[in-house]
Amino acid sequence: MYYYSFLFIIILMMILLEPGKSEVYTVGDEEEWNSDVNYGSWSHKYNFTLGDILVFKYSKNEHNAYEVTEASYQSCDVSNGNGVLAKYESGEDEVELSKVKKYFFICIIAGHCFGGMRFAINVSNVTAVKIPESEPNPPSKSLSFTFAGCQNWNLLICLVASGILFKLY
Ligand SMILES: [Cu+2]
Repeated sequence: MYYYSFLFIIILMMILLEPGKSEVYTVGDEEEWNSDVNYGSWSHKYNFTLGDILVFKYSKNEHNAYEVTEASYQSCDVSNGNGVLAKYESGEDEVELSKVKKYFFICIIAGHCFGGMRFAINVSNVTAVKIPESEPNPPSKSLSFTFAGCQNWNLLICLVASGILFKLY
């Protein structure tokens, strides 16, 4: 019985923990946030969902990461602070994707944005995307009904199935 409980708890934890898990992405992966990296292709490698975290790693003062409007992303122009939504300049910036929307990031050092240090990502709602994955799968159901005291099952079927499971384990 102890073995059963252990197995059941493990399966339950896998089901409960999986949907809400937030991911941490280092922008550019091992190339980090630098000149001469194609961030357009980097940003298409992943599906970003609500609660995920982007980490910008770079040499402070050589680069920065500004969240900007789509217009400023297209024009690479943030003169007079126009189009700036947030500034990150520490060299190791953690940006939580806390809204379902399109995010635009650029480096505002002269020439860097046009040189490729910009990308756009679409952040989707985690629950809308992952509902199909969070449905319990058949193996967990067959294990869990033995714990529910067979209440949802025909008693005979339940006893036979329990007997089979006990012999298997
Ligand atoms: Cu830069």
